[in-house]
Amino acid sequence: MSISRRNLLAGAGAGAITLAMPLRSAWAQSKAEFQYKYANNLPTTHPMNTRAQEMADAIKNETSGRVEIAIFPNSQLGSDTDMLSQVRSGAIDFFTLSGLILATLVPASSITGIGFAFENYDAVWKALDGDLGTHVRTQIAKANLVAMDKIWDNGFRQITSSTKPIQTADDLKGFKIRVPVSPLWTSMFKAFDSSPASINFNEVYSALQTRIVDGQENPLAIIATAKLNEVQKYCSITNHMWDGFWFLANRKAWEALPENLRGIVARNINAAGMKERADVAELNATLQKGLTTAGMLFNDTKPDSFRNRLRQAGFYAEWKGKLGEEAWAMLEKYSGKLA
Ligand code: X2X
Repeated sequence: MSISRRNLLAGAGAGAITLAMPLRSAWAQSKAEFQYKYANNLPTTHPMNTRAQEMADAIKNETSGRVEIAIFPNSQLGSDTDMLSQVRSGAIDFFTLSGLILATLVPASSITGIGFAFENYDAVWKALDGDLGTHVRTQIAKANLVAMDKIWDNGFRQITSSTKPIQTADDLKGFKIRVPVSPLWTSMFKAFDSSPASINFNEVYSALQTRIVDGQENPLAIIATAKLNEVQKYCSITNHMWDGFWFLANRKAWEALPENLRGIVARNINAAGMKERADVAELNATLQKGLTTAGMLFNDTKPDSFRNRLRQAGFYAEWKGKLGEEAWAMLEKYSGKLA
């Protein structure tokens, strides 16, 4: 039985499903004073890209054509690892990246992905739009990148598998699971005694298809838009961590914008981020039905089995040590006592 991605997303509030990316040649010939490139790793149908396109259109409009942003979705310009070097060098101007992958450069940005730290979105946005977000952005600034005020949503993550449902922490023992290239992700699945393989997102579909790994973990909006359900049978609702995308700018490109234009660009990026958050939350809350119709088998899990295993393995104590007392206390204001 097959269900098209269009049907999967229909009625889920995803907005426009087909997305006309600007023609690169047209963009290259543009007379805009500031021609910027924004790259990301997600399919064009994900709300990140639909909202980014609206944002780019609004920016062009409000700046009377002085600022044009071309979007390069779907890892067209390379893997996350490649794009991170590109935004640092100025080969691209904007890039959205998970804080946990960014942590290869800015260790402090791991803090938002600590397992089972956030109970729900309320807690997430209080922390990320509050002092925890400010703390991470300050550390990002030290690495010569600019992070916009509003982090974009990726969502609460669920574990998929081609071999078996994950019901309790025991099911993760020895499980061959793809994780993003990130110290926190590797550490967390090692704490579960799994065998995590670091693979950039642009290679995940084929890694699952060829069974290099048996599973992966991502929010439902990504599982559906990247069609991972075509190569995964089971989806276990673990909500084991929340993840978000920092909207990053190359500092030189950012500072090249006159202040009034910078204001317009920042306001539009942050506003698009707020809309993207609403879209993603709705998709993650409603996609289970469509994915079930498409043949995926879902199961619920209890967080305690997983959280206790992380505690026993010393995961929280280890990360408290790495991130420092002060940052950890900030996290625990939102999560409650973790370690
Ligand atoms: O690589 C992933 O799994 C993804 C798409 O969720 C991130 O960008 C962290």
